[in-house]
Amino acid sequence: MRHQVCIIGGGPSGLLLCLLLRRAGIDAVVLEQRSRDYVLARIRAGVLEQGLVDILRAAGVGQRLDAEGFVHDGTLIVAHGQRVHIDFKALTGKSVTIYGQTEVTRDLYDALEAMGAPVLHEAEGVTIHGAKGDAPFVTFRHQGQDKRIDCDYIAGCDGFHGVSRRTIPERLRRQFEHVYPFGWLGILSHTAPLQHELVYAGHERGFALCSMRNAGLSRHYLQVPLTDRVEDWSDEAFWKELRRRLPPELAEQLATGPSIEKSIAPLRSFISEPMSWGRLFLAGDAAHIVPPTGAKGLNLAASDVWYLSQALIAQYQGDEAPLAGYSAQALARVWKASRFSWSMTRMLHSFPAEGAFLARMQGAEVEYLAGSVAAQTALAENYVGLPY
Ligand code: FAS
Ligand code: PHB
Repeated sequence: MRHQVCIIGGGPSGLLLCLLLRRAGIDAVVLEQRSRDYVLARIRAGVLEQGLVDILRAAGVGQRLDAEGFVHDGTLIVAHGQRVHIDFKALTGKSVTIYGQTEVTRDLYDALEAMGAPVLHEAEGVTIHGAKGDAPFVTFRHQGQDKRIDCDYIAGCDGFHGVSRRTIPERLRRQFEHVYPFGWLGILSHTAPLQHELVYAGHERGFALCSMRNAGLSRHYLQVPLTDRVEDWSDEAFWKELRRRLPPELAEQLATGPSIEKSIAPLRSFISEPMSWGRLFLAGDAAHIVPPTGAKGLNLAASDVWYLSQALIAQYQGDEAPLAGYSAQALARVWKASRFSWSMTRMLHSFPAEGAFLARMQGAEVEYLAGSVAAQTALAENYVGLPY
């Protein structure tokens, strides 16, 4: 088989890249190791920056998003005795949209299926060959047969545990990592959201986040020790702890109910440079991971994919500069979003091992935020998404 671009990974990065390239007349194929149902069963992100919303609409997959997404003009931060409403709209003129990553992925799958785009599921043992040469190819097993795809370019959209980043020789990779001493226990429940906007809570017992997917579906998180397992947390224990981390006036409003999904995700900041090697280009979690506190993971995948799709389109039109500059362009935005995610995590989580000084610094930071339009504007412009 031959395709112009072979995309490894059928998460939001790979699917969106395939859609953008095929809309531009470029023959792209997606190789995904899991089944479509498995990919769609993953509960991930919930906040879309305006940049991602614009891309999805331009790619023709914004209909359900516009009908079912919730536009949020701000968020509430409650921590260290402060209650700060960050008014995104007033401070930046922009908003964010609440629409689950699962739904984005579903919309992308449906659009690709409608155009007959090749998305091969349960592709096993994907291996990249010749990325440094002019004739790269990918081998894999599919439906019990050994397969090979010859292509012009390979896009590594296969996430943190994928094969693409590891194809770049370790001696050529500069990897930056910070592992946080806690994880997020997330719960999905058929309950009304706590507020009409998201609530980020910093408490000495730990961070909590009250989010949502729609008017009857809530997504809440608790900071938990890395040693915790999901089975350690009954629904009752979760709700009781969440209430303890909220101010009393919010805790009494919390609607509780049985969980329909519960999972623990570790938190790390990770960036691997460069994001390209020969004719292999990385996008999304394959190249970087951010703690979800700033709601940037999915949104960084979107800006990577936007840059890469436009660079590949330019390449096929004879302009080689954008593709040559892809890694530097993507990394410039990745580092700024990674800083924001790290700073939000530092401000709102408890770090008992770091003692009372950090706790006082956190308190001072939130108090400054509460009293400074400049500080609130800085947080808002990062949260709604820095320019592409
Ligand atoms: P993904 O990991 O989503 O997709 C990669 C795909 O590649 C997967 O489908 C995988 O099966 C496939 N793959 C891997 N190896 C392969 C191989 N060798 N061959 C073929 N296919 C292969 N972000 C937020 O903004 N907010 C959140 O609340 C949030 N919560 C998260 C919770 C968890 C548990 C995780 C893991 C991430 C979370 N994220 C969150 C980040 C998440 O949304 C990612 O940023 C987003 O999924 C990135 O999309 P992709 O780059 O497509 O990577
Ligand atoms: C979510 O709704 O899953 C969500 C929202 C905001 C975050 C992280 C996760 O910062």
